[in-house]
Amino acid sequence: MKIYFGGSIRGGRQDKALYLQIIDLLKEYGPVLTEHVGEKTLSELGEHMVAESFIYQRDMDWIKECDVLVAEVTQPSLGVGYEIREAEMLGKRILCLYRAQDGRSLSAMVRGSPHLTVKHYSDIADITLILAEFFK
Ligand code: 6IA
Repeated sequence: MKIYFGGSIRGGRQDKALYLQIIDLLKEYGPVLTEHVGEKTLSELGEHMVAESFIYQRDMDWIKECDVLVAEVTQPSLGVGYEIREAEMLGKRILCLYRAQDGRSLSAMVRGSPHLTVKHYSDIADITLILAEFFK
């Protein structure tokens, strides 16, 4: 079971420590193709030494290759939204994790999609349970 994890990079790195925790949990269910998303040293500028065309093609290939896409969608990210749509087009199973925050709502293009599952969480303990249910 290959897993593609999507989380905000240029959309903002506020949740990067959480992404790392989610990736660690996901590894119990299969290899995570995108471990760099949780990388502590990866800034909003992304992978400095790599061409953007390379990153795009690599990520599109990994989405083709994965069985499941799990996205953390609290911090809005164009890239994550793009990845979700690509995975939808390819008929992949998709789980979006969302932490409710005051004054913010999840995009209707994600919450309104019939092709994916959105789960709300408050903390990592909730995510543990959500993943166990999703992957069972
Ligand atoms: O729009 P965002 O940057 O927030 O998009 C984040 C999502 O797109 C993540 O789920 C990644 O899989 C993917 N992604 C976007 N940019 C990168 C990146 N560096 N390195 C790895 N994955 C990425 C881009 C910038 C660099 C060329 C300086």
